Amino acid sequence: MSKVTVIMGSRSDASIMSAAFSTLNELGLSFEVRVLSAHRAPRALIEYVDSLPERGCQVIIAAAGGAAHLPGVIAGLTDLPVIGVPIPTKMMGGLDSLLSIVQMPGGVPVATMATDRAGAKNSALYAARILALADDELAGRLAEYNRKQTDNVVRQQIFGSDEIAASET
Ligand code: RP5
Repeated sequence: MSKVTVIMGSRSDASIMSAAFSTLNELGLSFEVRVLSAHRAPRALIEYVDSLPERGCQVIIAAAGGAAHLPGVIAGLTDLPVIGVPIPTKMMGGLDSLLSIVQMPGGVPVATMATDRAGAKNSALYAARILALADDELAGRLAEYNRKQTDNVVRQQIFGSDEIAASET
């Protein structure tokens, strides 16, 4: 199976997590996606997480919103690294999700990303950084991704005086 598994608390999280899927694809990393909930399907979640190491999974990305216990529960069930993505909510914009995921008790780590699509994207990049430690080809693709990103930023810093004048009007 794939080295990366993405577990979402609900199908409704997919519109945010598509930023992770596209970034994983861009880096040439295959991944498996499952919808499983710490609250709505706890027994199925345990069974699935227990099966992951023997199936070759090395990093778990877990996304949830609101009472976002999914990443923490998964981290308590496995020795694999768990990356948490807080999904925005209508009520609190995702601050509730962020605090639910980040405030883990000592001994059970979750690498918590930012909320929303930035966090989803970074979860893929963080998974890639972990896997690149033992995969030179992936490390090369990641370095190229970072180089392009830097080039794009640097290029945006070059303005002609005409452009600056136009942006001020
Ligand atoms: C969480 O509850 C999910 O991760 C989702 O972000 C949120 C709402 O789920 P739905 O009611 O849209 O299924 O468990």
